[in-house]
Amino acid sequence: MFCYQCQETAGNKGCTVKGVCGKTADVANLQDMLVWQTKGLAILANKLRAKGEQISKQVNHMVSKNLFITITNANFDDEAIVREIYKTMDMKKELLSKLSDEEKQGLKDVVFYDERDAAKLLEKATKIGILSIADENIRSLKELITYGLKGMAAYVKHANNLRKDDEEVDAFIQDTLEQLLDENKTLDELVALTLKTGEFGVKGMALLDGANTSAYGHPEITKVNIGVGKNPGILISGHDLFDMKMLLEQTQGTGVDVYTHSEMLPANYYPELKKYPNFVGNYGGAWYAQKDDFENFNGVILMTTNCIVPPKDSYKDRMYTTGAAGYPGCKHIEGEPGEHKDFSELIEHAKKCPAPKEIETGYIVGGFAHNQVFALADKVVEAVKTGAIKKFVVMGGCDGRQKGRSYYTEFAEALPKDAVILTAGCAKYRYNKLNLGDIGGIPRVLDAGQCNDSYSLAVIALKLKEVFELDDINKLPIVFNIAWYEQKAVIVLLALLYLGVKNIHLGPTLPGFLSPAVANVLVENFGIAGIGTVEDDMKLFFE
Ligand code: FS2
Ligand code: SF4
Repeated sequence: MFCYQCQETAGNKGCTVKGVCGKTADVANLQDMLVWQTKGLAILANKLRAKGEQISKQVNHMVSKNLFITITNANFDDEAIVREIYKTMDMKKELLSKLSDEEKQGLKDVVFYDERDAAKLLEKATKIGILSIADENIRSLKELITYGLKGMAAYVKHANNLRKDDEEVDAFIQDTLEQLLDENKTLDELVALTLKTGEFGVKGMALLDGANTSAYGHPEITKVNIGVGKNPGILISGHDLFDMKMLLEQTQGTGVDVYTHSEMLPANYYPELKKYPNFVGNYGGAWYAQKDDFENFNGVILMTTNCIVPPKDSYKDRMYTTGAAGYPGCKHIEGEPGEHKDFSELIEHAKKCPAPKEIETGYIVGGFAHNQVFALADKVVEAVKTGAIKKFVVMGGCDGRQKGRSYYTEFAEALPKDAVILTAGCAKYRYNKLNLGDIGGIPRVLDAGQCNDSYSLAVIALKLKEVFELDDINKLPIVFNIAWYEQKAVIVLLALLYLGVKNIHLGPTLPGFLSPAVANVLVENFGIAGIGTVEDDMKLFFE
């Protein structure tokens, strides 16, 4: 195996024996195979599209789900991944049947590859992975684009669950997957494709934003309870709001309460979700804290997406997965995009569990997505004009296990009192319980939501640019100090680069998949930099 797609990759170089995330070599290789087969499927879809044929939603959804499955910490289940590979091979056959023998001429081997023997499949998987690209700079850019596509696909898949599709975004993903197999691509062409990926990342996030807000209303300022009730509960984690809604509906009147964990916290901000009386609040911290949080929770856990940490035996039998998520030995709740899912087994299971153990009390405040911030626009603009707010600091992104991430807590604490944090994603758990106060009623931590709600942060920045009549987003009093971990953060980064944001600081380490030359391109053209000490960065940003 070779995998270097996340921030915790071994030695910041690559996991080669087993993933730091817990992924086995077989799972890593099968994920490579799934991505490769998805490229084969994409080639066929592109060919049919070019002939003027309509590509079915089933194909588009399959491409997005396959990519999502390979995101860090989403799916550890080798048998489930093999099933998806076979389904993809079946779909290729179906699309191939629509081409004449002449049209099949010259198509790449991947289009025809169909191997149902698991051992042979694994053997082949070791030959088509990341290291099959010899040139380290081409490899670096192709992987940067691949990770951007994976992040975009995750957002698209959530929108698909809410029956929203954007054929233009699907077509882009599939066209780009095919381009990634082109061995003649130059570095310049790949840099251009990287920015194009960012452009479609914005479209993908806009699609999901529209899907979420049209289904559940606009997030609004909300005090989220972090204590517990007396009933047994189900703890729902990951990012899928459609699963959340179905769970809330099905638990009504059962005596089972619902709590969010990690990236599901922002579900508390949506009017159509927070209205349910048995939706108690949020339990615990960021994804990496789940081993303690899930043990303490006592009840049933539902993982709708990443980030799964290999579970402890103490709660493994209480953990269920659904959608793109999977873990061997944990029951998977089936359901295609947009389909009704039956959570009755979880509810019956939860009824037999003790109530959650109280680990903290109080509340956290969030719900500052674009609509809510626009409602406060006059107040915000006034505070900037009077100098009450001197700077906005975008600190969105991911949290993670590494000790060095305490930097973000210390950085938030050290900020000047006239600075406001704009955040989205699980990175906020490093500072969202610090009680950093407010500026004239505007909280100093404005949480827009999940990592995909970084879209809101971009919309807010563009609005401020318009209000202050600036010709360049970089003239705003905003600094970007973003934390990354997995591939959704990559698409957020590419989206910001496409929007023209310069001088983004990215930590806690720069990606291991960036070769020195590619890192240099990002530094020279976009001013991307890492992080330093809190003291040095305070001087850099505020003096
Ligand atoms: Fe956090 Fe994990 Fe949100 Fe990432 S819960 S690192 O998936 O996508 O952010
Ligand atoms: Fe390693 Fe990250 Fe890949 Fe897991 S996802 S194998 S930790 S690089």
